[in-house]
Amino acid sequence: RARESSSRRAGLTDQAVYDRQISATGNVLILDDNARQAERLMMQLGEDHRCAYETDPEKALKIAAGRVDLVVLNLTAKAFDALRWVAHLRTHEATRQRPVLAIINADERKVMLKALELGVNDVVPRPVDMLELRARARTQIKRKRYGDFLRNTLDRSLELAITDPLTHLNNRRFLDHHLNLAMARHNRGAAEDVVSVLMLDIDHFKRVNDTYGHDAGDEVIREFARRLSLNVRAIDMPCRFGGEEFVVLMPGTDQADALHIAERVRSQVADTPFALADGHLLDVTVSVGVATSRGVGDSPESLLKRADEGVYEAKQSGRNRVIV
Ligand code: GH3
Ligand code: MG
Ligand code: MG
Ligand code: MG
Repeated sequence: RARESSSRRAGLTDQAVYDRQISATGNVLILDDNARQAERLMMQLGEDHRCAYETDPEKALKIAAGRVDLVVLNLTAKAFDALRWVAHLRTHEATRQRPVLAIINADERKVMLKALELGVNDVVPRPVDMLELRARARTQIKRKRYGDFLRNTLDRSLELAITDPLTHLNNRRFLDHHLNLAMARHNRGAAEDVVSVLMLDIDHFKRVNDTYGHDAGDEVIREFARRLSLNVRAIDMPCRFGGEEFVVLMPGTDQADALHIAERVRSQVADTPFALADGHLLDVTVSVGVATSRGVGDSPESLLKRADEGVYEAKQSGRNRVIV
C-alpha cells in the first residue's frame, strides 16, 4: 500500500529529487514535414537534449503520448495541418499537457494567435535563431519538470496523510473519510449500499509488551496487519484504528458476509503462532465486533459504536471470538 517513488527508494533527499527533476535536459520530439530542416533542428537541440524527429503527423501523435518532454513543431508545414495537429494533441488525455514550441512565420500573425489559442506554449519566428530556440526549449522543459515535481510531491504527501507508518495500512483519517462516504451512500437508500464494519482488538496485548518488550509488540502489530490484509477481500478497507485496534470497512457487504470474513481473520490469527524475529513463537488472539448498517438514518458513529460494543462483549465472554 505504501507507494514510494524510485527516487525515494534510491535514498535521494527531496532537494536532490527536485534538482534532478528540474534539469533542463529532456526528450524532444521534432515534427516537421521537411526532413532536412528537421535534421538541422535536431543537430542544434541535440546539444542539450535527446532528440528524435518525425515527418508523419500520425506517428508523431503516438510518439508524443510516450516519454516526451517537449514537441518542437514546424507550424509552417505544408504537408499537414499543423494547427489541427495541435488541436488533436490537446484533446487526448495522454498528450493534453505536452509542452509545444512552435516555429512560426512572423508575418502570419493570425496563425500564430490561433496556435497560442490552441495551447501552443511558446513560439519562435522564422528564420530560426538557434540560440533563441535552444533557450526557449530549455525553459519549457524546466517548467514541465517543475510541474511534475509539484504533482509528485502532492501525491506523496496525500499518501503519507492516509497511511499508518508502522503497518502501512490506511489510518483512521482514511477510515473516517471513506466511512462517511459509504454511510452517505447508504442513507440515499439503495439496498446494495449496505455497509459493514469489523472492529478488531488484539487480546491481552499489554502482556506482549510487558513480556517481550515494545519492539516485539510492534512486530506483532505488523504481523497482525499483514494477516488482516491477506484475509479480507479486495473491496474491503483494512485500517489501523489506533494502538492494537483495527477496523475493516466493508462497503456493499451484508452481515452474513462480514461475519464470514471476521471468522476467517480470527482463525488465521489464532491457529498459527506469530514468529518473532528473535525466534519466539507467540499465541495471539483477537476479539472482533461486527456491525452492519440499519437503513436510512444510521450514522458512521453509531455503526462504529455497535462494532465496539461487539468487541466489548467478545472480551467479556472470553476473547478470541466474533460477536455481531
Ligand atoms: P484486552 O484483551 O482487554 O484488549 O487487553 P489489552 O492488553 O490488549 O488491553 P489494552 O487495549 O488496554 O492495551 C493495549 C496496549 O497496547 C496498551 C498500549 O501500551 C499498547 N500499544 C498501543 N499502541 C502500541 C504500539 O504502537 N506498539 C506497541 N508495542 N504497543 C502499543
Ligand atoms: Mg485496545
Ligand atoms: Mg482495550
Ligand atoms: Mg487489546
